[in-house]
Amino acid sequence: MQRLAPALRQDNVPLDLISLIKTILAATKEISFRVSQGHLGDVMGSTLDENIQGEVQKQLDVVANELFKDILLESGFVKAISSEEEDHSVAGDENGKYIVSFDPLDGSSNIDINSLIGTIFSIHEAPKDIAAGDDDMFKQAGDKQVCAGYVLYGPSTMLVMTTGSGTHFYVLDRTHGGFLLVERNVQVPADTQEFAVNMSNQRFWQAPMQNYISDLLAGDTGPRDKNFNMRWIAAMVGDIHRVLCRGGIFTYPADSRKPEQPYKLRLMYEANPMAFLLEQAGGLAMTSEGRIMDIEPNSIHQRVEVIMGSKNEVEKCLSYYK
Ligand code: FDP
Repeated sequence: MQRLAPALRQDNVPLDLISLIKTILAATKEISFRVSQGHLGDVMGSTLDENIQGEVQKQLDVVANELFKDILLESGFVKAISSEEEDHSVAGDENGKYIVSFDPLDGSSNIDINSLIGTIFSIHEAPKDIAAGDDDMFKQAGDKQVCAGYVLYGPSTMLVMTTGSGTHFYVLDRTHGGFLLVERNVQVPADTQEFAVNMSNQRFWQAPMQNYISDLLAGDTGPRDKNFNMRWIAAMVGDIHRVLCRGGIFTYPADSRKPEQPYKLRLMYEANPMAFLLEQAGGLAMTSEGRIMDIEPNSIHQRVEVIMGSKNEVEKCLSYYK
């Protein structure tokens, strides 16, 4: 099995980007270890703090965020970082070539129940004409990402990553401490009979999504003429990983629970990196209005509607909005 660095060189990834990726992965190996320690690591439970998104921040989120931030800012490779857990971007080295956005621990409600969680990251080139401490540096469309990936802290620790030459799976080999390539150029099947959505929000969705999901639930007695299965891990990393492995549609649609905040997922920390991975694997990643990676961000914590996964199923879902 190929190690990470040769696999990246095969995809013509520049050496400085390989170094940055290795830095990111060093942090994820440490998080992976701490996650596996569970209660023994004394990281369970909530702090009294709330993060900027208004959710109770778990201690492990704090630990993971600090780890990531410190290791990246010390590396010299990054001009700034932006994290789901930070109010603003944080300046790094003024000469750093890249900027990194990350969600240090996605699926935080799963921490306390020893269930699936992961780290999501997205890398852009740093604009030269914007100062390191300026949030505006991060206002770049997902289409300009040079690398995106996630590390899933599951029964095995997996890295799923793209640098624009396909989406590849790696597994952390704990015997030598490195990630080994286990599947190159993963392909998401175009058709599926599986969907992932938080059904408890159904009554708050817009009519097109209500109608689409109703037709899935009607199964072979409805217009789709086939039965659908539902899965919801409540960690986007886990749900998207399943979609990458065997197809499916994942959606967090607009809802009216909080009229001033119709969307839940974050463009920079969740939607864009997952969109890059899925598109590189032949899937689609959309909102009901267009391609996720075409969105020009207006703020670093922007939230968006997400409809992504198997190509034909995403197109089918979008046809309800026309
Ligand atoms: P979490 O807030 O627990 O970190 O980041 C948002 C997210 O998890 C996604 O990972 C997940 O898909 C979704 O929220 C879960 O939302 P519900 O609370 O509606 O289940």
